[in-house]
Amino acid sequence: MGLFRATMSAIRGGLSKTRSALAAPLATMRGRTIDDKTITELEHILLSSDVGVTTTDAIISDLRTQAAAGALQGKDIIDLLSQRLLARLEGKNREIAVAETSPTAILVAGVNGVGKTTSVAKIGCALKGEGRTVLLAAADTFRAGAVSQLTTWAERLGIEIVKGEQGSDPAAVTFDAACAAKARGTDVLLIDTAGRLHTQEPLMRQLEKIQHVTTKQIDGAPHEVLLVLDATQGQNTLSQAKKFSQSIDVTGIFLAKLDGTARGGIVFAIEDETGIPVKLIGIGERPEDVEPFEPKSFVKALIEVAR
Ligand SMILES: Nc1nc2c(ncn2[C@@H]2O[C@H](COP(=O)(O)OP(=O)(O)OP(=O)(O)O)[C@@H](O)[C@H]2O)c(=O)[nH]1
Ligand SMILES: [Mg+2]
Repeated sequence: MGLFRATMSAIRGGLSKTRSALAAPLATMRGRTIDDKTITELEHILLSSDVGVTTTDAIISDLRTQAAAGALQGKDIIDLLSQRLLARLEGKNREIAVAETSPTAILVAGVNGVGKTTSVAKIGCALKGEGRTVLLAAADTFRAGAVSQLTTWAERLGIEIVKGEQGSDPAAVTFDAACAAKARGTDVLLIDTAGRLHTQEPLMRQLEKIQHVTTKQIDGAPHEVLLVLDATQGQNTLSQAKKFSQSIDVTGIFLAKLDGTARGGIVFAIEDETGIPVKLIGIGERPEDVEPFEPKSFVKALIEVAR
């Protein structure tokens, strides 16, 4: 599914906090001779950002080897960093999967308050903008106010919704929504689920059940299981991704709230630690504040200002 096109200006805006944190220390390095001292300094900058040890070690050891071989003379450290950061992100499938026969089902999960419902609204808004029909399943029957929150979004965006009573079985709501999507020939079914901690066993079992019901009702579904992570939570997102993947088949990360944090480098750590691709990013509270994760624009927005 060619979900929606990345806009460089939106990504630049969304990453301004991360960029400010990285730009100042990096800017002082431009034009320097690339010797051991410079590389060690770069290592400290990367380690003190949220990029993580794996990416930092890989980039730094490569630079050291090349510097020792005399291959970096006359090169610019920022350009080298930018190329290597990009290389770590490229070559992954970041497309949102689409079913050959409708509906495509997208299940959205994550811990409490990370931005799931807003992200569902954003995806729905983008899909509707592309002329696709969308149905929302209000499968958060747990939190008071959750159903009305999603209903408000549905009304605002002009999208259909299937819901149940608060306290009812979310798997039953999912079942009803899947049946409705099939009967109506809806293009995309978006399933919003309740926030839960991976330590809450019964709630995790319930999430498995929601996935299972979707699979039973729609061939090949869910076509995407998006785990929403809150970028402001930095390293804590890593354990969330690992634990959720043990219960459900997470196919992609929706990294929300990138606009509110200097920790955008966490993208590298997430992909290193979990192997799950970041597919979409949230860069604000409005329904249009979503972008497909596109490595080139991302790295450019992260590094470019240091010139
Ligand atoms: N700045 C910013 N705020 C966001 C973004 N995504 C969501 N939010 C805000 O985060 C808060 C929580 O969002 P929700 O979508 O309700 O989160 P949730 O995960 O559904 O929460 P629960 O259902 O209670 O688990 C709201 O105030 C949103 O406006 C984003 O990309 N950027
Ligand atoms: Mg919610």
